[in-house]
Amino acid sequence: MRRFTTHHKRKVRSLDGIWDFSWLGVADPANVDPGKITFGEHMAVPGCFDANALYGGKHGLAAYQKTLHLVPNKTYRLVFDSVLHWGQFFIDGKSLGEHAGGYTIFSLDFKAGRANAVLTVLVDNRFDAKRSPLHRPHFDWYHFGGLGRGVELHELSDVSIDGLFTKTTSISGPELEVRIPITNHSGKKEGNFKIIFDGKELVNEKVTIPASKSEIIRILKVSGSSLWSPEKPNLHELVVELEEDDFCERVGLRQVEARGQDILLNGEKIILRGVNRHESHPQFGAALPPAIIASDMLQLRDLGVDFVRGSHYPQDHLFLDLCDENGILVWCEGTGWQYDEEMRETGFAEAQEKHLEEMIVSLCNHPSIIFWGMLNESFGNRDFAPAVYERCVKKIRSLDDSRLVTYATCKPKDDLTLHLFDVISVNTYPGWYDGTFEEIPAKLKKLADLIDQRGFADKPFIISEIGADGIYGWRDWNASRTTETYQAKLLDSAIRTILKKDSRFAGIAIWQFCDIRTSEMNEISKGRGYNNKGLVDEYRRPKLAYETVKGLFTGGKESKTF
Ligand code: ADA
Repeated sequence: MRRFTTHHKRKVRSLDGIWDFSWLGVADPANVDPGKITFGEHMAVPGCFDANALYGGKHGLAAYQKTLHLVPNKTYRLVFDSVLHWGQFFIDGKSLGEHAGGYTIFSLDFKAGRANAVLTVLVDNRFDAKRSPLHRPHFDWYHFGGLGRGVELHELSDVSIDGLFTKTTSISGPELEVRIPITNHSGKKEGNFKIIFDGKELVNEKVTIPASKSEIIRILKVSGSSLWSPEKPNLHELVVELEEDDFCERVGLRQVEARGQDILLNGEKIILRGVNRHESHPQFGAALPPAIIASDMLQLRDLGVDFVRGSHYPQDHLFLDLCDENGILVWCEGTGWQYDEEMRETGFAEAQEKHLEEMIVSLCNHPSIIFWGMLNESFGNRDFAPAVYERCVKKIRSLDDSRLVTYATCKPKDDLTLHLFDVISVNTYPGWYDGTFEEIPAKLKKLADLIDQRGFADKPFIISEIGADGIYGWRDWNASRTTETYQAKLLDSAIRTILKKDSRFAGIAIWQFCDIRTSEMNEISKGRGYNNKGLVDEYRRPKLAYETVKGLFTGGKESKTF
């Protein structure tokens, strides 16, 4: 689901709704015959099967089923926005393939046989390092399972447009590079090709269509168009047509760069005032309905936030559409959390590369995304780490060299990979895991000196996580740890230090926007089975720190609380 129509000519059907459902539990998908499953239940799509009372806390195999009405012999494309976190897909019992890794968009093409075909999807939320190398039980967020975001069925014509990649190549002018991957499903040799920008036809020509897969590239001069920025988030409509197919996107013209210690947007220095955001809710798991996505955005705006780190996986397209519209800058991160020895496993680096590719290919047109990120808090200090990190960074840059690449380390002293990144980002918890909040200014100064002494004085530096638990409703006059009171005091000091005039830091992302359910392995260290460092609780009820942050983020006014 998007904020605009992505195809006007192509026939697209949303498959969202209620599907047939069957819980297969401990079954091994290799032994399941999709034709023999008994479907006696139902489940919402999008939805997480374990975000309801019946399946809460369960890890296992589930089956979803839906009848599709097709035109025999036509080619179709199934588009899944997020399958959590492993899936296998069948049409009339025939496997179309498997997919590992949640939170990214992928598609499967097939030729229709009969008119009423049955689509069966096996979905597994168990941890299995071989089958699904990205997801691990130690992560500090709950691994909900299911068809977590939307599903669509596209009817393809003789030639299909498989994607659209846009990049601002110049802001004076301005100029936009457009790359269009296409597939020839027939023997067609040439076709009519158009590019329409804000309703104006910029290209109208005949193109040769090679057999199988190819790419069309054009540079568009779009003089007179307005640039995109947080203050003026101007968006333009881009429509690409090839024969009977089309692809529509909203684009923003803007340029992001790192110069010395500064991050520049359209040549102007920016300071990021942000939060980390997980997609999580007690009633919906990771499958946030539009109502929650929209209300999250309203609260983010109310807080005065201009930057969101999508921790620790790519966020929903719809949320990113709202970031584009509201001028919120985004750090878009591949799935990961504190990998150590896992990085040495066969297939790990390949799985990361594939996941990063899916992320970039589908989300690259969001002007709000200024950073690509990866491997949150992994063990960059191990001798085997640089090789894996290098592969991931290389992959990102090969797909998109127009954004900055960063990674949140929690090992600033000896991380061996920091030189690979455009922006240095450190997750640090002074006053929470370490010392008291009175020590925050001194500790952050020490951290900044350390980064500079390690040879990174010529790079922007942001604090990508800082915060404290604050259990909703728990306030006391001692301001003891885990109270809303302590959390508010800590964040007050952290924000004032990081955002003070002439600070070494180019920004902050508070940990975190809302409380989230954690994984079973973290239940003891995290009260209530939740990570309680949200500015709002899991139902989005504001804590004391909400007003503190709002006061400091909205124009540096005195916060209401202190
Ligand atoms: C880390 C991690 C977060 C969260 C946080 C915490 O820095 O990146 O996902 O777990 O710590 O609350 O401890």
